[in-house]
Amino acid sequence: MRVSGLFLVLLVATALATACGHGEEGTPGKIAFESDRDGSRHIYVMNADGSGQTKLTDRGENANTVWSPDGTRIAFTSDRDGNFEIYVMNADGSGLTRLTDNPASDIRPTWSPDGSRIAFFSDRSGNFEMYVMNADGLGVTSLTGTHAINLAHAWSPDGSRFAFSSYRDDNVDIYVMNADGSGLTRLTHDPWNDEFDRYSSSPWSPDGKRIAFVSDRDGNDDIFVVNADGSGETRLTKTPADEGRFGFAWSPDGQRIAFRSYRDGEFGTTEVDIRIMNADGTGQTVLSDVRGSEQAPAWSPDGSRIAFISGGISEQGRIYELYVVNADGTGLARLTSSVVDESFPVWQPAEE
Ligand SMILES: [Ca+2]
Ligand SMILES: [Ca+2]
Ligand SMILES: [Ca+2]
Ligand SMILES: [Ca+2]
Repeated sequence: MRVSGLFLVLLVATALATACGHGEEGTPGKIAFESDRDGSRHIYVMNADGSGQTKLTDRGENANTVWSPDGTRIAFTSDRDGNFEIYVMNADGSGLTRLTDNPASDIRPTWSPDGSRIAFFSDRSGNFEMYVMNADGLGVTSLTGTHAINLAHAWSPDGSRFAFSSYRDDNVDIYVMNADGSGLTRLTHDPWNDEFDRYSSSPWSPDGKRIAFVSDRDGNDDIFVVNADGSGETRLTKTPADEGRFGFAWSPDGQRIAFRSYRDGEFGTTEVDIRIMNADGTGQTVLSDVRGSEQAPAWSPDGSRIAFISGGISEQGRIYELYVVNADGTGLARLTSSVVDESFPVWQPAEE
């Protein structure tokens, strides 16, 4: 990475954000994110126009930010008490409650759609497996036994099932199981890597019928969808470039998918963009045109905007900034300018 080139990029991006301006009416909810700007990893919230940036956590390394489905609380993982545990706090940082108490690493919480339970990963059995507990931390139950490392998990929109990717059958495949751990079904059956990662908000289509994933089965990464029963597997991107790794996201209405694409750059360069396509793979167009490596697209609850990060790795480490763009590609605005790692934007769910 050419450091001087990166700072030129940042200057250009600053000018761009200034030109775009801020302050549209009716900004949809707040955006939570993680940043190293105050020395260690902390969780922040801001308005969707970048104003009102507020630090919510006070000590330790804090990450894996997830909103409760009603938008009133945030679950996260932190090492503030000596090892990684799961915590919840109110949306303003008050009311901090520790949910796990185990010397192992307890990470990557996700809320059930009704807000009553939290699933997470822990290596308390010797490798990382899935667990679920009540939202108050009681009733911890193991879901996946002690078979193999599981990589990422997501509740189905109706809360009845999980999708997850796992090495349990010697290579990475997509699985579903019931929310109590029963009914395990393997959906992909090839010797390549079929997976989704934590840069992707959820692989489930909003109607719960399909699961999107990334596979390198054709020699490079492409986005596929499969019905939740394993039928109807379909490849959506068909390029020699890598598509979808470190971020894809269904629009709230299920009509489109935003995804990370190397299509306009060479492998190993930082020129990676966010693209958008219809859910059947048609109409693929560029959504972001920021110099740098875009990741982690996240839709606003009303489907009008997409937040993402762009940046690269310098000799100082990761330097990523947060951006937002309208779903039609207009209105690009840069929201942070800290010249540190600002990552994992997550939009506050709309109030019902
Ligand atoms: Ca722990
Ligand atoms: Ca596989
Ligand atoms: Ca490809
Ligand atoms: Ca880019």
